[in-house]
Amino acid sequence: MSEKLTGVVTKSTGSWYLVRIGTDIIQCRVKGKIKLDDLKLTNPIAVGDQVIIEMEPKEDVASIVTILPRKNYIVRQSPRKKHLLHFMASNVDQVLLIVTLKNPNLKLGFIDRFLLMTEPYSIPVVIVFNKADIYNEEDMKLFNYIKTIYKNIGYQVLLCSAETKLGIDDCKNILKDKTTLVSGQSGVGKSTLINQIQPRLLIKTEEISDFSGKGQHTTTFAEMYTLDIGGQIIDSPGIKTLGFSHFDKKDVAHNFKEFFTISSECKFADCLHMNEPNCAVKKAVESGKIAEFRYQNYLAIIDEVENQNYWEIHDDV
Ligand SMILES: Nc1nc2c(ncn2[C@@H]2O[C@H](COP(=O)(O)OP(=O)(O)O)[C@@H](O)[C@H]2O)c(=O)[nH]1
Ligand SMILES: [Mg+2]
Ligand SMILES: [Zn+2]
Repeated sequence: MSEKLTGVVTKSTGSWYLVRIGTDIIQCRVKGKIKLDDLKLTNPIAVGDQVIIEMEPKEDVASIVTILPRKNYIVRQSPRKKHLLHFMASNVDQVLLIVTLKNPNLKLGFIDRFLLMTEPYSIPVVIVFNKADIYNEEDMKLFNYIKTIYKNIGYQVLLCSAETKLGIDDCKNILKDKTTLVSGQSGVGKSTLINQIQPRLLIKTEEISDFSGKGQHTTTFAEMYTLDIGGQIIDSPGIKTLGFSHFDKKDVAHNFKEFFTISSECKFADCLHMNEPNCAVKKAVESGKIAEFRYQNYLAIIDEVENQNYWEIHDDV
């Protein structure tokens, strides 16, 4: 008789997994058939998944036999296989999206694209502007402008510096006792910031969890870490691009939060806020109630979704 236990996936490479049960971390594989979602995924088991595992008495690895229902998940288009989706995390309470105005320069389109991934499940996002120590007066004006806009839409915005520790206590308060996906483009200071929240957390765990024993310092797979202050973070690889071939235009429209709220006032129920008459969203853009840059980013994504759909149809032939 093999023993069955319930745990949480802390690392998923697509071929092997780490599952935490209490304070133990157990190496697991998937054996035989497991019921997966209909989604086409590169990594069908997500960090954050609650799973049932079966200990193998004669082997040193366990088997994942069941994935328990998810309360939410965050998927992105796979950067390599564009027709597939890639799990970033599941069962999270919130996301800490790390950005910076400088080094590397911020593209506002990135924030809006990211929020498209969290909106389907209304997952709260805290947008952290890191590297505040290198912002000049003009940058601070831009920061305050961006902050007001995203705050009004319903996102928390924070100013931080992993260098001077500005905002680190605020970050700790946000993370305490919650499960948080920490994400952002490469180079924004995600590792440095996490290190300020809990020194050596990333390195320490990498040494333990790496099968090869070599220890790796670049994040290639998402991994969940337990915080001493309570709660857990999921560290994820830096994002380079975010595509949306798995969305249709309606999905884009419904997940721009402030557009969706106002769209009940559009003449047409299925309004995409492009050239339709009596469009409340376009009116709100004209009156300044909706930020022009949000609308431009929206149009760019709609355009991209249209073109990618075209390519997908032809790929299938
Ligand atoms: N000036 C400044 N540099 C920072 C700050 N945080 C990180 N950096 C630097 O930005 C670079 C990238 O940081 P890293 O943590 O590796 O970024 P990651 O790719 O997001 O994990 C490193 O050279 C850090 O020293 C900050 O708050 N201020
Ligand atoms: Mg890093
Ligand atoms: Zn409209």
